[in-house]
Amino acid sequence: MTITITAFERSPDRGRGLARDMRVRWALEEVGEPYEVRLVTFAKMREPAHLALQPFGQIPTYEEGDLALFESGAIVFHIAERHAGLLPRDANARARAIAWMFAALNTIEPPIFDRALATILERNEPWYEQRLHSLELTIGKRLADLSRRLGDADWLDGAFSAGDLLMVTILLRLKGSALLDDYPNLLAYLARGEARPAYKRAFAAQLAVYTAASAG
Ligand code: GTB
Repeated sequence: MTITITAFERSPDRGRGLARDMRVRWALEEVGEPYEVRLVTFAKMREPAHLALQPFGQIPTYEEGDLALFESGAIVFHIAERHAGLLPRDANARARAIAWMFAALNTIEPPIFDRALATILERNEPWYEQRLHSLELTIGKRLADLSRRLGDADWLDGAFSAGDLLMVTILLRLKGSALLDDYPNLLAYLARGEARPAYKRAFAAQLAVYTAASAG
């Protein structure tokens, strides 16, 4: 059955792979599932057809036969549950990998995403510097704890899992900021994620969309 996901027709990240379709593309590449992409504009995302798939008018969505899903974490979990390679078979190890998926989405992503939003939307507010400082303090604490837990391991809990996939896509948003400078093990973790052939294929596919949109 054909899998179709949605992605920005012209991503505001200019092909840097920061939009949340990237994690879905990467998961599909890891498990070797082909997929099609329906590109949507911001206007299309507010139309009833898209809102029926994604109640908040966002990307990504996932369609496969009569199944329609939204929320990138739920989509990655669905892919990981149905194909080998992203979740361990052992029940306890699987539960721990799922815990890392939630940690990535619930504990690590919110302050990182809020910081990104603040730098775009709140830059001219009188309280901007204070807000940025507070978000960066929270991010710093999270990174210190994550770095300590990762130690010199390759991945968060044994073999590469959907937990690592989500964590890497989220931490990549900090690449180029000074926030990761104190954590060489997290930088090496990101580099390991980016070096995976499936990551590279997913990255190239989303970049090709941006390149085509810019040429057109
Ligand atoms: N919780 C949802 C999920 O995980 O699927 C959140 C989905 C979401 O935030 N989608 C964003 C979206 O559709 C795109 S990824 N936004 C449009 C809207 O809300 O109207 C977030 C994103 C946006 C822009 C950049 N960027 O420019 O770098 C990166 C990531």
